[in-house]
Amino acid sequence: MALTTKDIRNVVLLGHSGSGKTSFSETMLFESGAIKRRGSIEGKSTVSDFTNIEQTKGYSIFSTLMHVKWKNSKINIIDTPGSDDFVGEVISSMKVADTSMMILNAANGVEVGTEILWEYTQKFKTPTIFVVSQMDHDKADFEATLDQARNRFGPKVLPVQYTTTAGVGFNSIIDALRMVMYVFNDEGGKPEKHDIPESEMGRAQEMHNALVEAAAENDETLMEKFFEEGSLNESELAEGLTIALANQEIYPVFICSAERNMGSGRIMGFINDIAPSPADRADAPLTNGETLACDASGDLAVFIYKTLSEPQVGMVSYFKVYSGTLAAGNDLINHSNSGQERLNQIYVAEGKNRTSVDNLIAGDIGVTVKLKNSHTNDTLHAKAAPFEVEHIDFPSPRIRAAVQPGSKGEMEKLMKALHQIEEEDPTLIIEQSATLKQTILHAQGQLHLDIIKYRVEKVNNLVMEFEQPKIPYRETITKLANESYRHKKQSGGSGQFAEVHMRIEPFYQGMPPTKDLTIRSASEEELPWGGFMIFQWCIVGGSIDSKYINAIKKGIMQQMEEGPLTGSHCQNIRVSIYDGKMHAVDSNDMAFMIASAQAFKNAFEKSAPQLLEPIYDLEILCSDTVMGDVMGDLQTRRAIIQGMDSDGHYQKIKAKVPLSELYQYSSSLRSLTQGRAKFIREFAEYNSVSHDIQQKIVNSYKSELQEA
Ligand SMILES: Nc1nc2c(ncn2[C@@H]2O[C@H](COP(=O)(O)OP(=O)(O)O)[C@@H](O)[C@H]2O)c(=O)[nH]1
Ligand SMILES: [Mg+2]
Repeated sequence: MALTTKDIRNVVLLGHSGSGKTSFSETMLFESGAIKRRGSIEGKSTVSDFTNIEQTKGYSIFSTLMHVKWKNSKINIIDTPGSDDFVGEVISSMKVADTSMMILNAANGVEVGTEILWEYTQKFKTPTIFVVSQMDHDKADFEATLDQARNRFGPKVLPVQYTTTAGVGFNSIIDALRMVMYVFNDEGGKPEKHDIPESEMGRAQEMHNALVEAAAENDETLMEKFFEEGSLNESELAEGLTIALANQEIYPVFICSAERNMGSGRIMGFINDIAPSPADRADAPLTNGETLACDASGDLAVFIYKTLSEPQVGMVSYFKVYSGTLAAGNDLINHSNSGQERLNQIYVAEGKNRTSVDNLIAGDIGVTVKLKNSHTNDTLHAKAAPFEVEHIDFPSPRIRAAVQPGSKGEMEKLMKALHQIEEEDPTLIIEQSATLKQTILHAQGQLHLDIIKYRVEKVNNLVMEFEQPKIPYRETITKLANESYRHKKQSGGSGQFAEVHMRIEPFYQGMPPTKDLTIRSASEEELPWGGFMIFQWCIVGGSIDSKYINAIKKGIMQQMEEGPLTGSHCQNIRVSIYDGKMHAVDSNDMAFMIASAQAFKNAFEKSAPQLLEPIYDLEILCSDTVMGDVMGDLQTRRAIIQGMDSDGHYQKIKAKVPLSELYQYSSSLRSLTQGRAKFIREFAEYNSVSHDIQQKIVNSYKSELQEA
């Protein structure tokens, strides 16, 4: 029978690094018959971690699309990397998934990664199932893991299963929804069904009742039935749970061992029976404010959530059909650039293996290759029916590093390689800063940078070295100063002449207009690097012709762009031109530009210049065991603590920290806390640096100038 949208399940695997996501996806593939041999992380043979780099490193870096057939459903499974450095891959996968499966490591319980990912499930309102994996681990502790999850995520976290055989002897699962005990033989796979032992009936029944109650709670008819009869039949229970799961009113907890291949069948069964199909989710928001229903007979809308270049193949685009039915050979329009794209071949994917298909219906996820000019976040639609699906909101970068090629001549090649990576990875921003004279990578963390370096070196055969990125300081003034400058040059026939009298003052919002000068015209320039330059033309009696205004402004802007103190951008200065001289023959634009630049420079030195440094808002989430270390470390970074919040076993610290103190913060924090902390940062403001620091920076700039 042909697949319908109702039969599709899109599941994303989430979890802290090492919780067992990739291994669990491998078990699902094996159990469903999609693969004949079960690979392992240690054997570098899993379907999901198929790239060279992931096998070398031993962990997931990219999201991987796979699918299985289980009962009536086609389940698309997207495995994701656990490290926060690759959170872009997680967010894009969550965009197209309809259910998340949060993997908890039975030996470690709730981890920092779990917390971060939980926030995303709440933000995206994704129905979520917990899977406690590694139940065969000698330190597996289901009760502690469940307690932590309920403590942290609330009483809607409800166990469906538990076991009396946790640890190395793990071989049974008591299922409180079906009220049966599954017993596995040594190979795992399909279990035998046993009656729940008498001694466990009490606990199992209690769990069962909690599930029934949760199922009834969100539907009045079911609630009435439940009150009248004290129970629900199987189909009512399924109906209630479907509603509860879809509305995030219940987070059911399952257990499994990927290593022993135990438990995945029942979980896929639950996904088949209870998890929402794409058509059961809210209509997808579009960029024009409207929404789009997931309907296979609707107008076509294909959203690209990820691209990845593969050797030999080129660009591979991963997409979800949001509406309509896509057929191989369809000609579509890319909404973002109006370009035409023909999707000659469409595929379903099993990691690196792709199978060509004729059609993909609304709700399904697939792959195509060789698109001409389409990227992540682009929507392809039919010519007559333009849609654009709301974009994925990628996180802003958290760390920066400057890069150098192995030799000067390889800069162009390096930039080409980096831009290729940037195109695939929206969480990387490359900045070629003319002011800092550096190429700066803005990335998610040290691991992210390391992987970029690895790709450049292994795939592009180029050398790339990191160096400390310079800080984008700003310059301003703190005092009013008047200065004049005469530019005079006699060279052969005609000469050059211009004289400019200038006042500069520190500018602030709401500053009153100048009283002692006659302002003939004024303009306010919002500077591209932030802050303002106010220009007042106060010439009376025609000592300078107004035709020189632009040249004079240019001279000032030249200095503002490359400040007199350290060559950094200047900001928040009000400049008034109040007198000057010109010469009928020798004056020209060039002469006035030079005179005003020099007058500005001299005035700047007299006006108590102040260097400003960028300050960032830092938000750190850490487990309370490492709180003291994190705080102590912040103190050495000139941080100003803004607040602390305790949230279960986690602490949220907010602080303002100068950017210059955040160099390599992601690796310091990782080693300081053994990975039990995460952070985000955002530019806050520019603040004055202390006198000593300013002196140091000015001196090093001066000696740099002398060397050059
Ligand atoms: N004992 C045991 N080890 C497991 C299990 N699942 C995964 N592992 C191991 O845990 C490590 C991390 O697994 P992986 O699947 O890469 O986790 P991921 O980072 O969440 O994808 C690997 O060494 C796996 O072999 C399990 O069910 N039992
Ligand atoms: Mg993995």
